[in-house]
Amino acid sequence: MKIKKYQAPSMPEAMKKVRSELGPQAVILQSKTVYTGGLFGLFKKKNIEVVAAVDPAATIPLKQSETKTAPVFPIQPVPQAVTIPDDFKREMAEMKNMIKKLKNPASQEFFYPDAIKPIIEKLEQQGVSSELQQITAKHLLEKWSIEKVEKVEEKTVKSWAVEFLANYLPQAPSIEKAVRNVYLLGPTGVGKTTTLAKLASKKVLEEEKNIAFLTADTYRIAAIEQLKTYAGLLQAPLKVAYSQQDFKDALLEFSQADIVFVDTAGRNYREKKFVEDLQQLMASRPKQSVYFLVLSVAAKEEDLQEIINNFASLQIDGFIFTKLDETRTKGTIVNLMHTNQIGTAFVTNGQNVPDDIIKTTNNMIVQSLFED
Ligand SMILES: Nc1nc2c(ncn2[C@@H]2O[C@H](COP(=O)(O)OP(=O)(O)OP(=O)(O)O)[C@@H](O)[C@H]2O)c(=O)[nH]1
Ligand SMILES: [Mg+2]
Repeated sequence: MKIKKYQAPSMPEAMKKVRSELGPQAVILQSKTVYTGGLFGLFKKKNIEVVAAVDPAATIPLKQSETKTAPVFPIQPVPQAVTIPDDFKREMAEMKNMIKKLKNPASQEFFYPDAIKPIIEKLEQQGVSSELQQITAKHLLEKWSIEKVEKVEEKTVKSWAVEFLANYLPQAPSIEKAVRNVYLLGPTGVGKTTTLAKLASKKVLEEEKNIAFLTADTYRIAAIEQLKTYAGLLQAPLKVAYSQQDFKDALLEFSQADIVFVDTAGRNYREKKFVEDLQQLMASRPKQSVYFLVLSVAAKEEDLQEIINNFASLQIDGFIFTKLDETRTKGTIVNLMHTNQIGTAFVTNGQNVPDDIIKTTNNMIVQSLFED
């Protein structure tokens, strides 16, 4: 029995080393997380250490002459008197299973034990990117090897995944404190004005705040009327900004309001030119402002990414995803959060003002990926 210790930054990498040196028959006897290097206990590097073994007798090739007469089923080598601790047996069986799958390089899931596989499959079904799936799987494998639980249940692995992803994804800004101007920007018809009305209504009805509306959407006459209706219902002032100067004047005039909700025109922002027009109109960014990019989660992810790229110069603080009620897959939300390192502050799930809006936390977003 040849036994060897390996260290690698992750379980899959460790498995690769084992496989390339000891071959596919190798079994893992033990795995744990170790910390190496560092100064005064700081900056230590986390590694996975695995102890692997292979029985050389099982891998010795038969001589040429023997090949001809070799039986169809190879003779099993007589097992040597090696005592394997009980708690490693289950792990060995699972690892053997993994090694079997490792033989098939086309198999994406070769290193996922049974308890982890359904979690990764769920992420796949939800349209979560393969990059995020792999990052999550790597974490789950590490956690699984550290915890060494006798039989890990799917719901435990799910809670590991939720906790990990919720912390891994960027956080959204809040509109609770120190925010005076809330801007909603985004493509045509995603629900900017409706969402602005939902946000404003909540501030008035639940927190009794003094609010004001400012709209830069002069592109459609109906847009001003739409916001006027909400302003009327909430008895809040509304100003229309046709120019940079109007914008500045209105913000100054609303200096007594607790919070100013700014609506903007929806355009095809896959065209950079429209974003530049918007940027010019808004000119400088007032202090205590948050810029939310409003996107429909029902849209195509590539198109949304193109829009986000065009908005880079405006420094978006957070996302609001609308029309959650129109899709079953929510992978787009976490993918865009991860790729752009922008958090999601709200999601909307219907046309009703003000009820169909949810102030989100990362935990809620990730949890929703596992709902049916
Ligand atoms: N199903 C669903 N519809 C929504 C949601 N939010 C808004 N809508 C609907 O989407 C349509 C467009 O909403 P608006 O608020 O006018 O969208 P907008 O982004 O302001 O549109 P423009 O100003 O023209 O760019 C309306 O019919 C809304 O009722 C949502 O969460 N779910
Ligand atoms: Mg609008």
